[in-house]
Amino acid sequence: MEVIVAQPLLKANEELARQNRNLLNRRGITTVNLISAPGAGKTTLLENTIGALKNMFSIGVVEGDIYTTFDSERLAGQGVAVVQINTYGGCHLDAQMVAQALERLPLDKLKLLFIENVGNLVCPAEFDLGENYKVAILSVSEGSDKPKKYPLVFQESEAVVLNKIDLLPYTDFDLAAAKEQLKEIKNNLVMFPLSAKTGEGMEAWVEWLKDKVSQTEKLSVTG
Ligand SMILES: Nc1nc2c(ncn2[C@@H]2O[C@H](COP(=O)(O)OP(=O)(O)OP(=O)(O)O)[C@@H](O)[C@H]2O)c(=O)[nH]1
Ligand SMILES: [Mg+2]
Repeated sequence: MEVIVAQPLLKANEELARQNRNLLNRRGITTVNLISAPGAGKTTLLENTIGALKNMFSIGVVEGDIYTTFDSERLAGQGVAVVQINTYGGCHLDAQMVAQALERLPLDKLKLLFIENVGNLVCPAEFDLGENYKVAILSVSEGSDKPKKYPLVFQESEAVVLNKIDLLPYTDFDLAAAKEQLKEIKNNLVMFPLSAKTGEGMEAWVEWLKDKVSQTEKLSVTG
């Protein structure tokens, strides 16, 4: 019986991710790959974040979804460049899909590019897309045990957004325990407890993004 080993797929993905990263770095674009379980608030966070930053930089979004264009329609009214990828069943984006999306974006204008991955806390963590930073989003309605149950996504991430803190009084989510678990998984994780819905806590997250964009700018000047 012939067995197809998944490793070569990941190897091919690595090469394409490297090409995406080179292209984006050459253009001086900061790229953030947002990963979470379905419904944790990726698109709501994007709506709010774009609202806070769009007058400062030109922003693009690659929207990953299994079937619909719902999320890109939500962002289309915000005056940012959005490209939708539908995976038709695939549980994550890969570097080739992102390469195709990059061809359709005005890269010469962009400073900040968000990739909203397919809602899934497992598969997207394994696939490098060529981003600078993976950011995991964990919402308080998911339960504070999730970092230990799904550690890879948090290990791979630069930062974690702890979303929906407006719901803390109505859940048994233990914010301190979740932060402890996250620190055990990766000591230097940056954490942003916030509510993408009410805007509470958004400033620190927005400042972090601004800082990352200016770091990329400095690198493209000196490099
Ligand atoms: N109370 C509250 N609700 C939120 C918050 N952020 C998002 N939501 C709600 O959570 C639901 C899912 O939010 P989305 O932003 O669509 O989540 P998503 O991660 O993009 O979902 P998928 O793309 O399907 O994986 C929506 O009903 C949002 O209004 C928040 O901070 N607080
Ligand atoms: Mg979404």
